[in-house]
Amino acid sequence: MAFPASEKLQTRPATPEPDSGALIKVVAVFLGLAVGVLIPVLVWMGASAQNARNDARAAAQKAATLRAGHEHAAAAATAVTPSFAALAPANADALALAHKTYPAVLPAALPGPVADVHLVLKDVVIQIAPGIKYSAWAFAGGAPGPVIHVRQGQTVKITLTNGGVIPHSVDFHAARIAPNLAFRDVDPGKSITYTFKATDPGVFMYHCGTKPVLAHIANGMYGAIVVEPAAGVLPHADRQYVLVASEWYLSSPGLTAPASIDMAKAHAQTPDWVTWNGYAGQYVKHPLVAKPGETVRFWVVAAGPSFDTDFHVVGTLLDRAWVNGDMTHFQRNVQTVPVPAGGGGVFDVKIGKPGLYPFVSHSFASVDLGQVGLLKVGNVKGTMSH
Ligand SMILES: [Cu+2]
Repeated sequence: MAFPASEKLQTRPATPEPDSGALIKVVAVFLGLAVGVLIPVLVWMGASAQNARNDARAAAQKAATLRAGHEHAAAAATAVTPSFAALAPANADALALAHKTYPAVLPAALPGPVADVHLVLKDVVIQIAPGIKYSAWAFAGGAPGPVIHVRQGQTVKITLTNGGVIPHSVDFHAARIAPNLAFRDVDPGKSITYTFKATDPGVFMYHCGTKPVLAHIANGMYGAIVVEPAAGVLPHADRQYVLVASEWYLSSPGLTAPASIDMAKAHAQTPDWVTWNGYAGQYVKHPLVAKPGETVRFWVVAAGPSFDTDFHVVGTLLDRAWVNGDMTHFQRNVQTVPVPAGGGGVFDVKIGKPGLYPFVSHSFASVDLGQVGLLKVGNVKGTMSH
């Protein structure tokens, strides 16, 4: 039974007068109690100290492991091939002038009810910037592959001949077709043929779809097909250009021996070069041209393999923008239009004032890596700061 504190106090027996013997007993009891308490405390303290030491040791081991991990990561990071962006030999200007540009002018549409296209894949060394050599896998000897121009409603007959040493394929974004059949791998020395109806107008990417696709595209296996509506459907354009954007990931500088692909860079999306039509800055030294007041139409594909292109013409607006290559309608007077990797867009500009008008991806890191060209309007001299 519990008592109230006051009653408890009252039940306590009266304390006798202390004498020395009692004092000794009290001290002994106290010491006994102290020992009884101290020993577990000391044991506990010892155990705690041991635990603390164990904890400290574990923490140190963890820190060491983390440190080792960081050092490993740092070592791995430093093991990545360095950037070779913007490398240029001493005669880069002369090489850029001598470079035969990729033909950006839209070629005539293929005639007849069936557009017959034969692509021959070859392993070739190409130039991707002044003095920079690259071991490419290329449709028809260059990157991009040839511009294919057909009319909406036309049948397109594609033949791919594999002149390389590993399997390749060709995937047309303009086609509505079973990819497991049409886009299947072709062994070296073999060919494949398939046909599709060009039902949808626009500008589309074509590319090798063999695994790893990242490597096959990055190595140069891409191009553009323009599916133009019937004559008279689109507003008149005085000049038409095709621009294919792509980036390059180099295993070496490419100045002496040709570079090949660096897959770590490709996965990290840290290209050494970004280009219009496969060669850095080629339309700066050799501008595309127009007369003042002409309507210039750009058919743009972003081949990637991974970068989008934010299409912009410095010094003007896009008078018409068929965004995503949707030819059913256009936007008017827009400044910049994104073209997604694997996508397309069609853009008209009409520039009245003579001058040099850069066309870029307004994602300016790409400009620094080579994705810039000039539209020269009128007979003007000089160059641009962009
Ligand atoms: Cu391929």
